[in-house]
Order: sequence, then C-alpha cells, then structure tokens
Amino acid sequence: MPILLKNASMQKDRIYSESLTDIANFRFDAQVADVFTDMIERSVPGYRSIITMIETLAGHYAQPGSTLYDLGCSLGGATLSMRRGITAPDCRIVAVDNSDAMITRCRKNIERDHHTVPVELICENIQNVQITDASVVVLNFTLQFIPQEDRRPLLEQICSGMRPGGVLILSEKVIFPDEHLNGLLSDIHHDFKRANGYSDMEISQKRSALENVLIPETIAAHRERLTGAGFTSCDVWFQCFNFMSMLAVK
Ligand code: GEK
Repeated sequence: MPILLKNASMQKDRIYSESLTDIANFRFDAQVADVFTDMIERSVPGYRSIITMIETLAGHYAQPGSTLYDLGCSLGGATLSMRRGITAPDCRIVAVDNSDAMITRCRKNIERDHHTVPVELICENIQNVQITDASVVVLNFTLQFIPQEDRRPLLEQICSGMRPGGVLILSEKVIFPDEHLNGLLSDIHHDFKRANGYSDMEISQKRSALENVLIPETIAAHRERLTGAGFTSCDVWFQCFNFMSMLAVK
C-alpha cells in the first residue's frame, strides 16, 4: 500500500533501479528533474507537509512590498506554496536554482499556476545572488548541497538582505551526536524508502551517489551557525526522523 498519494502525470523515479558498475556523484540533471517530484516525495519524510506549511508561513511572514526568495527551488514546490499563501500586497518571489533542467521545468509549473504574485526565475548559483528587502527566504533541502565552508558566508549574506522580523525557513537532512540514535534514525529512513517502493539496491546506490554531495550536519551546528550569522531567534518547527525544518527570525 503506497504511503503517498500519487499524481497520475508524475514520472516514477527508477534512476538507481538497475545495478550500476560505476556510481557517479549525484547531479540535478534532466534525468533527475523529470522524476524529481516522485523522488523527493518518496525519499524525504515530511516533504509534502513542509511544502504545505510554507504556504501558512508565507501568509504569516510576508511583509507588504517585500521580496520572498526560494533558493534551490527545483521544480518550484515551495515557490508555488508561497505564492498561494501570500496575503500582503505588492510582494514578489525570486526563485533560484543552478540546474538548467530544473529551471526549465519550474518555469512551466509557474506558467500553469493561476496565482498572480510575480515570480522571477533565475538560473544561478545561490551564492552569487544578492538578497535584498526580503521578508521570507526558503532554503528547503538546499544548504546541505553547499560546500560546508561556504554555508556561513551564505547565511550571513541572506541575513543581511532580510528585513527585521523576516524569516528564514531552513529544511535539512540531519545527523545526531548520539551514534546509536543516528544509526536508528538512518535505518528508519531506509524503512520509509522501502515502504515507498524503493529496493535495497536503489537505496544503496543512491546513498553512494549522494555520499560526497549531500553533507548533513547536526541540529546544534545549524542553530549555532544561524545565530552566528545574525539571526536573533531560531528553532526547529518540524521534524520527521532525520529530516527537519527550522525557522530563523532576523
Ligand atoms: C523543493 N527546494 O522542492 N545554487 C543553486 N541551486 C543549487 C545549488 C547552488 N549552489 N546547489 C544545489 N542547488 C526544493 C528542493 S533539492 C533537494 C531542493 C533535494 C539546487 C539543486 O539543483 C536542486 O534543484 C536543489 O538545490 C536541491 O522544495 O533534492 O534533496
């Protein structure tokens, strides 16, 4: 019995379903972009809930005349959610991703959507994007792909471009300092993937592909870095196994 409701038009992720002799580092290319929604929903516990709640958070935090950023927007899940949730007047959304394949498909999703808040799509490394006059910034499972030494400068740059009272929504895969608990939650995550139809081979090959690409950290490390980067308050608002989302308020 599948856990998640399926959209009939969604392409199924079978990328790691055949045995591979050489497992290359994971890339957000066209093959991934084509199956991305199915992939992330079957792989990230709580993803759909976080996307839904971003609508509520945008409704609460969007300030009149401000910009909302979706950094690492992929197909625009969080962008569309913010677009639905904004009630403040004269807002705009800037959505950024450095994968051409993602941006091309994201543009189509935005065009099909009937909400009216203007969306600017930018194909660029988020580290090169100037954040200005922001009331809401979303990093939904993106920071984990940024080189660790670049994470603090990126968060400082984001914080300095935000209005007072603005919020950063930071969602990440995390690790735990307690080795036993860390192993347990990682096993449970794999159970979740198995329950969503991934085979042991798919789980193991995807894990190898992500090993040097997705670098998770502890919740304490995130909290400390956010505070150091200039945010006045931050804490976890959502957690499911080894995936969590934090709110950081400027
Ligand atoms: C969602 N937020 O559906 N600059 C720009 N984009 C980047 C960079 C970078 N340096 N590094 C990675 N990306 C989305 C899901 S997926 C998370 C985010 C996942 C982009 C990358 O191309 C991909 O589209 C996205 O960040 C990460 O709410 O696959 O686990």
